[in-house]
Amino acid sequence: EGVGPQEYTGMKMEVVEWSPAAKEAIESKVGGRKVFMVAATLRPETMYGQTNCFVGPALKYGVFAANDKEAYLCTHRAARNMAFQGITTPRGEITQLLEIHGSQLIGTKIKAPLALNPEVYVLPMDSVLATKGTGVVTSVPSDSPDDYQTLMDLRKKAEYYKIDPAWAAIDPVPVLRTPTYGDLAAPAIVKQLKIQSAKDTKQLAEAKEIAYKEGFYNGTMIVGEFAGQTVQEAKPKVRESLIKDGLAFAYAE
Ligand code: A2H
Repeated sequence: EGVGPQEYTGMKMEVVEWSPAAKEAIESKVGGRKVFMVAATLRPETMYGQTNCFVGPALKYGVFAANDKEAYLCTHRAARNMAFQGITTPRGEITQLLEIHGSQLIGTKIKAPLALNPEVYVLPMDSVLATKGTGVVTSVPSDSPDDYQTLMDLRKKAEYYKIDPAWAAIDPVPVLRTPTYGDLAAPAIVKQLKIQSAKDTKQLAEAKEIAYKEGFYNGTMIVGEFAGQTVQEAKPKVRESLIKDGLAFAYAE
């Protein structure tokens, strides 16, 4: 990290139904465009296991015109990068249609490409950084310890976090198998390290490292078009297929 560019996959998660807090502010301003929340991920091969999406409740987002037909929801910083990478048109120019706060997005229903549960909800995650990716993080609790622990915290204290428990109801979905941790690596590692909450940041960093290495070097896909192949083989293929189908794009920073 910090050295050389990071090659993310920008997942296009189409908005199906805005949260009541966002609906009016947005629908009148997007000029009939389809709006996609864009999540930056380094693990495109895990997208079958998306169960929800995270935004930073205290962060500021914008909806930016991508072209005449589509608009992307992300941080201003990411929109700027996208414009200079020619992902949005015209290249180098930003057209912001509106600004919106993360907290207003909670409860929005979106379509998660490839996911076995394709309709998922937007939930809050305090550790989302404004300075990385798009500020939108798609959640794969089977393979990301951060995603798993945050989802568990939200379920435990739904009232405190002001979420409808139904938005956090989808369970982790097995996507890949590893010899040491089975089909649900992140929950197994979180348990092994006795992690109790998303505030256990030191242990979560360790869990993330273990899950990443174990999945990448020893994982085998158990769902999707590339089931039976190693994660190393499947990763670029899933990414290419998502991009070819217009469900994602390459995004670097
Ligand atoms: B990853 P790196 Cl299954 N703030 O995607 C906090 N985290 C962010 C973020 C932000 N603004 N933008 C992206 N991320 C997350 C999947 C995944 C990810 C799995 C396992 C591990 C993993 C599903 N969430 O990341 O610091 C996104 O979560 C662990 C490395 O640029 C993205 O990939 O290396 C990853 O962090 C990018 O982190």
